[in-house]
Amino acid sequence: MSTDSTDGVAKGVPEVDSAPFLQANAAAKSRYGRFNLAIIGGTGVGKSSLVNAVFGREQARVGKGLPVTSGIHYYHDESLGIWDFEGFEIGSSRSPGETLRAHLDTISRRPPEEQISVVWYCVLSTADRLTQPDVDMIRALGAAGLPVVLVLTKVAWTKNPLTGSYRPPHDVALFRDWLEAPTDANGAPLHLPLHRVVLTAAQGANGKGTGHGLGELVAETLALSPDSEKDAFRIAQRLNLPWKREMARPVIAAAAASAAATAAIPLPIADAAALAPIQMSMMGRIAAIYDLEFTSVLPASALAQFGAQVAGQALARSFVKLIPGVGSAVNATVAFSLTSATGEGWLRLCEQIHTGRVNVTEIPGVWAEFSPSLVSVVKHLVEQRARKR
Ligand SMILES: Nc1nc2c(ncn2[C@@H]2O[C@H](COP(=O)(O)OP(=O)(O)OP(=O)(O)O)[C@@H](O)[C@H]2O)c(=O)[nH]1
Ligand SMILES: [Mg+2]
Repeated sequence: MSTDSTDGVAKGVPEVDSAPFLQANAAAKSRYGRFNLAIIGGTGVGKSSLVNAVFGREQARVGKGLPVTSGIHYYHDESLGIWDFEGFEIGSSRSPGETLRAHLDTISRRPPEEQISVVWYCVLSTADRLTQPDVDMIRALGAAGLPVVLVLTKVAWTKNPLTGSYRPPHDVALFRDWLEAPTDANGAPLHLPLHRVVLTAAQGANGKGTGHGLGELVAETLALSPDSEKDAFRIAQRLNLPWKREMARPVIAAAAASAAATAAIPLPIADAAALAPIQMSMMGRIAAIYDLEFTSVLPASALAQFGAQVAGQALARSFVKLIPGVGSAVNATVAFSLTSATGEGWLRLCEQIHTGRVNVTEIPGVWAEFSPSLVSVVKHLVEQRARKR
């Protein structure tokens, strides 16, 4: 029994088992898997800055850098892997193209969860052409069957004060146009296996402010990702929240349906806690979609107590008492509405954590602000009834 009565946990409310949350969370993480990006480009072109801007974590903190062989590092955590290529020394005994081919060969023999999904080939936007080593390396990537986004970095966008639209410097626009159909010095087509060209800035010109072109970069990366890795990419990236919402909504719908089925024979109030595992596993799956790490920061006891706040008896009892005509049991419609509203509240809280506005450790304290209000549950009920008519 919980003895704590802070933050809306009523005295005497049994703790909810946190196992369904943790199990669903782990199962979702392993099902979604890992997205692996390879990033190639000269020193200082802004590779790490792009990774930080798109994936919201310092490359150095994406797990430990694993020196696979000299010249390639593999950084990874659960949802993201980054192959970092460095040191294509001009004038070494092997050409950059040969070196890259050897590296790709090494990677192809690594385990399946480490295989490259998409390549960002980064070139400074102020360069006016691709060098021969660039051409050779891009061909090596194409030959390996990898989708390549040619990323022009550090674009100094200017804002038109009248229209508010941004545009790249003229030279950069010309470079992009050339890249769309590259030709050699004699005008003969180069036929490079480039799938997309994207102009980016990882940060504002003064090193501050937000970047530009990153939305297009994530959209193109998603488009080029193999179907089996698209969800992993949606999870690993931090820029596009609607993608995560689109993934979370069906999870909520499924949990609400399952809660309704559980309560098809109206549950006595004392058994309303039967809904808790359904809601807890829904929340565990949504947490995986937002790539939130709980197990290391929130002790199991805190999670269990939080579960009591969220689901089960306490909440069900207070709602059922207040909703006229519901009587003394949680029926299917109430179970459905309560679970939907809990899922929506949890989704919003996950977004806040994901964007850094709320810390995971603060969850038990702030949940009250996100938990379904009576108004939201009644609204769900009314909508449900309207739909049935
Ligand atoms: N103005 C501007 N500066 C940038 C941009 N992106 C990165 N920088 C700066 O360029 C420098 C190099 O950026 P990094 O992201 O470390 O480049 P990198 O390619 O990872 O460099 P190495 O790992 O050393 O090869 C840093 O000082 C960044 O702050 C950008 O879009 N605009
Ligand atoms: Mg770097």
